[in-house]
Amino acid sequence: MEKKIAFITGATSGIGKACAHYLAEEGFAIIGCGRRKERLEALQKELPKGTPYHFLVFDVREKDAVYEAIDSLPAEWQSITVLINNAGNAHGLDPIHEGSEEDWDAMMDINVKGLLYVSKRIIPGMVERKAGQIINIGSTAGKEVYPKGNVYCGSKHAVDAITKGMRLDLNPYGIKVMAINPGLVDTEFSLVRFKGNDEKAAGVYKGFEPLKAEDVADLVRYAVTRPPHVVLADVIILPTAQASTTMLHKKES
Ligand code: NDP
Ligand code: 8X3
Repeated sequence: MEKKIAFITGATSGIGKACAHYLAEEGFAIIGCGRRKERLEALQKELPKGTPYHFLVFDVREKDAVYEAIDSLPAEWQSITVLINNAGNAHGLDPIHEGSEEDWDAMMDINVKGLLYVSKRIIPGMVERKAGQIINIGSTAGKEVYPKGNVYCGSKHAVDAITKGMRLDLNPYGIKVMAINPGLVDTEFSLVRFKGNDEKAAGVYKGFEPLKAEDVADLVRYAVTRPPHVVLADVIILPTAQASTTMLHKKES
C-alpha cells in the first residue's frame, strides 16, 4: 500500500504536535516542521514506534528557506497526502492605536504569508496527482473580531478567505480543503501572545475547561479518515464554556 504522508507545520508544540501523534496512530508517515530543531528531534522518539518520520527546520516567514526545505525532501517523502497548515500565533493584545508594527508584521508574515509559502510549494504536487487534502488551522478569530484582537483577527480572517479560495480553485482536482476554527485551546499560544508572561498566559485558561490540543487533533483525525467523497469543509470547535470570542462562562473563584 502507498504510504500516506502528513506534512505538519508547527509540530513542535500544541495542536501541531498533537496532530503528529494522532495521525501517526492512523498510520501516516509524518513530516514535522518548526523552528525548534531539538523539539522536532525529540518528537521522533515520542511518536508510536516504527512511525516513518522526517523533520524540516525552517521559519515560515522566510520564503527561500521554506522552498529550500521542502525541495530537500527525499523522493519518497514528496507525495504529500495531507498538508496541515498549523504554524501560527498571536503576538500581543493591544488596542489598534497601541499595537506594535513588529507584532503586526509577525502575525501577517507567519499566519498568512507563511501559510501561503508552504502551500505554494506543496499544492502543485497535489494538483498533478489529482489527490490530497489541505487542513488550514484558522480560529474563531477568523469568524468574529474581539476587542484588541484587531490584527490577529485580521490574519485569521485572511486564512478563512484563503481557505475558501483554495476550495474553489482546487475543486477540479479532487483536492479536499478544510478549515478548523478552534476557540480557546490551552497550548503555548497565550505564552507567545503575552511574550513569555506565564501568569498572564495561565489566567486566560482559569475558571473554565479550555480545549486541549488533542481535542483539535481528534477532529483532524476524523477529517482525514472520511471516505473519498466526503470533506469536512469548515468546522468551529469550542470549549463548552465558550459561546463566542467574547462570551465565556467562567466559574467564580
Ligand atoms: P503553540 O504556540 O503551542 O504552537 C505554535 C506552533 O507554530 C509551534 O509549533 C511553533 O513552532 C509554530 N510556529 C510559530 N511561528 C513559526 C514560524 N515563524 N515558523 C515556523 N513555525 C512557527 O500554539 P497552538 O498550537 O495553539 O497554535 C497552532 C495554531 O492554532 C495557530 O495557527 C493558532 O493561531 C491556532 N489557534 C490556536 C488557538 C488557541 O487558543 N491555542 C485557537 C485557535 C486557533 P516553533 O516555535 O518551533 O517554530
Ligand atoms: C485563538 C483563540 O480567542 O485567543 O485563535 O483568538 S483567541
